[in-house]
Amino acid sequence: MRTDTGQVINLADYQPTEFVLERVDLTFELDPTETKVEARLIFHRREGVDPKASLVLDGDELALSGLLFDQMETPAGQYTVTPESLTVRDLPASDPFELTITTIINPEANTKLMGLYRTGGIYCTQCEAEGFRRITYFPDRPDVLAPYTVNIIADKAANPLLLSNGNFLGGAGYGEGKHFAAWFDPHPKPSYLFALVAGDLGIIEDTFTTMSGREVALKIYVEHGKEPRAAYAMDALKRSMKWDEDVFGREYDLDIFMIVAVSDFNMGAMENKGLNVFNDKYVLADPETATDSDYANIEAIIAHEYFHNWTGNRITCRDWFQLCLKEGLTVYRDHEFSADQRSRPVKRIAEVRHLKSEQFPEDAGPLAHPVRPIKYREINNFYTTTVYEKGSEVTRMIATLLGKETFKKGMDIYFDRHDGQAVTIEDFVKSFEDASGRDLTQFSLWYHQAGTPLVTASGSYDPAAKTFSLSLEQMIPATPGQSDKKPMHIPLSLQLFADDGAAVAPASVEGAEYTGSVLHLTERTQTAVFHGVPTRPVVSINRSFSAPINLHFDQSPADLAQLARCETDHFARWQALTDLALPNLLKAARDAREGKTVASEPTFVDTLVIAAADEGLEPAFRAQALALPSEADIARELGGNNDPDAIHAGRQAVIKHLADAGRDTFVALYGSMTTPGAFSPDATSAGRRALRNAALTYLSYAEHSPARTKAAFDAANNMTDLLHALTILVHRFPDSAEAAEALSIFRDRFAENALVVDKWFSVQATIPGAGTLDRVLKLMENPLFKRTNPNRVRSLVGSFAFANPTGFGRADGEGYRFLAREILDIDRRNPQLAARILTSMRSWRSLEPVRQDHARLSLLEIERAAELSTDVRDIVERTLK
Ligand code: 0A1
Ligand code: ZN
Repeated sequence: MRTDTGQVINLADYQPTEFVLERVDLTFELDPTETKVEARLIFHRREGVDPKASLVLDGDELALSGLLFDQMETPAGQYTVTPESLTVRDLPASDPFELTITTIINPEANTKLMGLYRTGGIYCTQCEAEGFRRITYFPDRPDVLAPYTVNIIADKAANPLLLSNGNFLGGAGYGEGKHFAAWFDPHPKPSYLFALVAGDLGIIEDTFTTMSGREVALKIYVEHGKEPRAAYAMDALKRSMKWDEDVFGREYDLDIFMIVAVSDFNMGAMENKGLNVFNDKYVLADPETATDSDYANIEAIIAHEYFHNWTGNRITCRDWFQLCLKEGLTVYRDHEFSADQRSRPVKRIAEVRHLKSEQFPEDAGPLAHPVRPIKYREINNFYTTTVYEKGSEVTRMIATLLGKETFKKGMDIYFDRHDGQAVTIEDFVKSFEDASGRDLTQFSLWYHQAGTPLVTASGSYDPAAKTFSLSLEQMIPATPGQSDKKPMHIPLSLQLFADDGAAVAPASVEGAEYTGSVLHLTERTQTAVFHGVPTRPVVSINRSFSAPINLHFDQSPADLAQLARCETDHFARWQALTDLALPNLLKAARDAREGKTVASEPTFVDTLVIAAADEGLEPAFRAQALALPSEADIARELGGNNDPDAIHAGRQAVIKHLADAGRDTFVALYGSMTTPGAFSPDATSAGRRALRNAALTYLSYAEHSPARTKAAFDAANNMTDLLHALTILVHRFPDSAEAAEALSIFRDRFAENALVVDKWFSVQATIPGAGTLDRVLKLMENPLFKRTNPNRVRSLVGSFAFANPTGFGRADGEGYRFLAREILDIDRRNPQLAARILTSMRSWRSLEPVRQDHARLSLLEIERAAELSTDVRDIVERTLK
């Protein structure tokens, strides 16, 4: 392993390449341990470049076995080669010239899963961000675009399939049991979008006719025998293709679109041109083995990767600092797609929950960085929720500021102007400035300033003047490397309501721009005066979560209860219910810590139970309302000196109050929210299951017994219900015979299905309490656990560290010490995976002093290790800073 500390790369140092790459011809002779790669690259000098300039190519753990210049042997004195670079000097003045580079690589030994590797007996590549340089020496950066021809030669029996990007040119036998296939991708692309897959896989096929009438062949490749489980992914793909035509006017551009599902993959999926490679977790689903959230994730990720064809592939990033250009925008597009396919408010609630639980802590901790960073040491560590999810929120705010039509016009300008280019965030923003005539300079601070803005609001009503004044103040917290922040442009969707719940339209508004129900907060402090307001209004601020901010607004329980009843924006209704719940949960944590009895406010309990029973609300919404803020949410709101045990105990007590108060409602819901007939993963059925299961959870508290849940487990005919029942049994009654029996039934039934085994690991890794570490240690010895498989490691070690605050954060620090040992072990094989799991320590400074000390010592233990990847070194050093 390399133990270099990693150079810092600065955005300010960006320079275009001196040599322009015209064409790439690759020939792979595949072999599990000795694959020969021949890369023919045609270059010319960019205008004005010094004719004596040397050509420097990137490599990573490479060995050169041949170098031809214009098909002639290159004299040894003319180049310098190391595993990390190839420099060719004294290039003749003639342009263009051709370089033929031969490397020998070992896919079987590639445990980093970057470059060309083997998974389940098949060859597969992952090149984003810098994996192509592990295949051949290359100008491996996103602003080098070229058309690729790829020839693949391999043993025919073991590898009947030979796939790469673009359109299939042809294939034939190649003697001695081998065969070859040739592919051509006419769309110039950067190397990170290169892909090759070879092996023996099953297939499901379909076609899609584009809006201009071209027929595209659709193929999804999975392990033999798993074909039926790819049907939902295929359906999601066709819906994505249609949606991108209908909503963004974007059509697919090759004859064929392929998806390959593999079982060893570092991330969710990858948008390689025409040949997406997926973690099989996000392709395979059937009612027996996949939950409703698995189905929703598959739909979203299939869409996400497909949408990249335009936002990422046709228009790509100039450099990796611009990652949010493709990721933030594409997440926004997949969010909109899911909102259109499902319930928009429920989707928005789920998005905001995710943003707050993942991105807000990142933005408030040592790993905070701007959506468009200006420096990095290891780009793999910047595939973050800030770049993805906050990046999406920034795109959403542009749509809110401009309105639907103008936003669409801006997107069209962006597509027309930059098709085939590698561009920057400035180019993206300019398209919207040109579409709207609006100056987005201040708004662009969202890309450049890290930290979640805190907006403090207070209102006062003047009955004589019939005015309502809303004072707003914004504060952007200091983040690493950024202490002074400028005020941002914060679009707050806002509505006033009268006592009877009717919306109030003010006659005029002074002190702030207020158009289309959006109030524009642009100063550090600002007071908006609403004229012509007949009675004291109830105010709803940041409806639909129009801006990714923390909002402090002291509203009475009565006002919040009114919003929870009357808001027409159902996201805001959910927000009001959450705002009612939070003070109760915070107080419960404090009381539990002081050994006091926990009590819950009646307005909160009553309002929530009434919402749960409200037939006028969709079941999925009611299920979201019943899922209280998580322990991590409570910890974040408390802000510091946190004791996970007290937070857990307090929250449990509040759940018990709700369970007792709503018992009749929950019994009724459990009886009525059934989904008769054949299983369907549609959003309405999923919503009914979610509400019924939420009722079951509360009943397990009201009834103090595993009996009803065990009966639900035995009766379940789909994975959603089965896993939910298993989770209640194992989390609520961990020592019961029912839990033990359910765990072993589940394991025996699904031992052959690795993705379901992952659920079995996760459910146990997240059992609250200090005893879980021993269980995790035992599970790591289980033959079903495979240290080399990222999904297995995430399901056990990752779930424990990210989703078990009382188990991982046990007071004696054993959880942190366990993590330190695991990180060092994982890092030897797969640095990216190790670094990702280590980010579970990002909020260690908000713990109480004893746990904080334990956490710091464990981080130091990692930092002092003799061998450390750049990935882990970067995370551990920033986390400790
Ligand atoms: N571009 C992909 C995410 C991705 C990034 C890096 C990877 O390397 C292991 C893999 C995938 C996406 O946004 O889906
Ligand atoms: Zn993406």
